[in-house]
Amino acid sequence: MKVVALAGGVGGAKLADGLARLLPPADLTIVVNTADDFTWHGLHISPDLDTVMYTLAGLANPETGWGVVGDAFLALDMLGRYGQETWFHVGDRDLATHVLRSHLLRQGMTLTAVTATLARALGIGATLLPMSNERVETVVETDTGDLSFQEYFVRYAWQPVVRRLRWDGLDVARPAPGVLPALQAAAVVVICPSNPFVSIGPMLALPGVRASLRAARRVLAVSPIVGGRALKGPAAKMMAELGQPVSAVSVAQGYADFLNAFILDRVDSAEVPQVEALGVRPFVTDTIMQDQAGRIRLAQQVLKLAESL
Ligand code: FO1
Repeated sequence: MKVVALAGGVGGAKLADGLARLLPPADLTIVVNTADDFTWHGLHISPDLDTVMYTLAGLANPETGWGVVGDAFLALDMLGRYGQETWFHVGDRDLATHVLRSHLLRQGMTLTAVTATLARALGIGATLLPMSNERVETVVETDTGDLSFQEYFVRYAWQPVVRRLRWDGLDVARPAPGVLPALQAAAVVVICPSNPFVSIGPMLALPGVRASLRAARRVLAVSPIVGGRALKGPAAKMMAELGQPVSAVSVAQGYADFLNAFILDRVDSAEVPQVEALGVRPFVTDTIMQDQAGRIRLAQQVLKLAESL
């Protein structure tokens, strides 16, 4: 059964990891948000691709969900001694990924090819695809001015109030090769529990993606909002600031035109009738992935639900 997962950072990576442990590698394609990508001291960083890659390779730092487990920060310390900005915490091992990616991109490889090369070297069998080979940049328009996504998220710890989100480059970007064919061939598409605005949103906005999801046979999403809060990151705060009700059903509403089933946490079971009213099949379970077993359990439920649709 061919499965495509759409994923952003930490939450998405966990479910993608659960799926990767259940499915034959040839059956799983993970399309990853690249609108958080940015240039750091001349290097191309793709935080979400790296988070998914490290998670699937068993290398992710379990405390943060991003970065490499047991990493040291000697290079960052040295940058600090040169008086450079060090708010973005790149570890020494992680740095190697950014050096190599940047080098290969400069040699003319596409981000798709670079991602495949890095993932293969780390022993990942599933296909990892960036959403696009063209640069798309989330700009967060806030009460303190326009911020790049990493400035908003890391430097200012998502405290500025979001007025609007903008994606520079989206008007000319296309989905990376392989993205639309994977969606068209998929028996199941899984929208991972990632931020619907800044992680899933940019992927849906690429030409042909939303139409492919509408045409897909089974599309399931797992709510990133549990009990009115985001499991990680600013999704709930953004939702409120953008004037939407902060709830799981609010996420389902944004996907309703292509969604067949929506998985929400037990604490949100009161929202089941509202999900049904959208014409979407609700499924209630424990969605919090505490450990590896939790990832596999949720992935199993997603696949079982998909088979029943
Ligand atoms: N997130 C942080 O909150 N602080 C950091 O210093 C940080 C560094 C970092 C370095 C490499 C990398 O691949 C990711 C990193 N992240 C960091 C995570 C990342 O910024 C976010 O998880 C995503 O952009 C949101 O999906």
